[in-house]
Amino acid sequence: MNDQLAHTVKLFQEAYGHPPTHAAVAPGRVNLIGEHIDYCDGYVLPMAIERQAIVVGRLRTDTTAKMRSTALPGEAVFDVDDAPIGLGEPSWSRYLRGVAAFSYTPTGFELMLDSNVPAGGGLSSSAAIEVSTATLLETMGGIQLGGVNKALLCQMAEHRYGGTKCGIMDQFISAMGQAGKALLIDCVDYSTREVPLDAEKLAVLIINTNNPHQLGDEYNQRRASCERAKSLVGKASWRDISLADLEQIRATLGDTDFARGRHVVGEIKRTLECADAMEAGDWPQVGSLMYASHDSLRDDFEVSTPELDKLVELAAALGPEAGVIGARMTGGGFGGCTVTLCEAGKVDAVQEKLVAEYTQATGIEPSAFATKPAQGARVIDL
Ligand code: GAF
Repeated sequence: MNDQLAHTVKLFQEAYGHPPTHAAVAPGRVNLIGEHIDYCDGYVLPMAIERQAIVVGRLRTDTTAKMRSTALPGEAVFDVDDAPIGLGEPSWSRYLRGVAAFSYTPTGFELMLDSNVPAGGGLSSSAAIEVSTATLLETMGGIQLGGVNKALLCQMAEHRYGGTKCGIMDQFISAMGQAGKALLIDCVDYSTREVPLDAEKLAVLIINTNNPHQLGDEYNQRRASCERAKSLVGKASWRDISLADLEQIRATLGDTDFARGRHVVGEIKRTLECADAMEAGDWPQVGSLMYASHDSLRDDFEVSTPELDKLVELAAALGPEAGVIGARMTGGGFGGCTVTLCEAGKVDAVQEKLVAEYTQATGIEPSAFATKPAQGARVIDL
């Protein structure tokens, strides 16, 4: 039993007076490219990371559900037969309540959550909580949803209980990530293409600006902008929309929605090109696509921050001689992390330099770690 699981089991025992019977784990994620297009008929290229949420639980004989966290105060208590299950308190329990609302268990349950995915870091801490909880309730309820259905259930929980009208990427990769691989996900039909990352050659460095993000309204506004632009163009899918289509109705769209649309059209193309370039080992091309993605998120989609821009600028300045392939902000933005693709042998030196230079430039100490692509959600033995 690893340390995180042992700690969670111990706190469950202390809180409820008996041991848990089931456990499940689900990872956070980093997105290599394909940002803010999972809700625009796009493709995304995320991978699961070596940071995860663990939940342990036990069925009760009545219909009461109790939820606790190893790190956050309070206990969520409700009845699984409540229709609907309320948003309730404590606020951290909303994602779990949302999952419980759309899951089946024969009775109530007790549950303990632990997560080492940094909260507010753009690494899908909420998806890790949702997907681990759904995986636990699935096994305790004796039901097998399958990866896509589980991701959709968790997305619904995020919409209704988390308040963010997110796309499918985070829940999908947390449920179905594969060790050693990024996944090119088609966000229309949910098919995937595996893009292997050779850990002997490549390292994925995540640096947290430590300038926490709050997606909330800004995220939902971006989504509304894209929906408005698509309906004004009058085509059924963003895949059929070209820059020329947007230019033709630029006056009607207005500058902001035009810029949002330009990001979507460009990012769909860049993501497909990047998956191809990674498979072909064309690292200069991968790098220029990552930088172009960042620029578009900064200028057209306006979801970057000065701190994210600074980290990307510092990584680009180190360049290929230092072992940097490319860098960009990752996730929803408004703070959070950058992802820097590096040569494996040089990643420690790159990390050290970027941390020192970012601290000097901003006065904020970032946190950084390198990760390999990890496996998605699963039930674990106790
Ligand atoms: C957040 C959302 F949850 C995802 O669905 C995705 O849109 C991402 O922001 C931006 O690519 O993580």
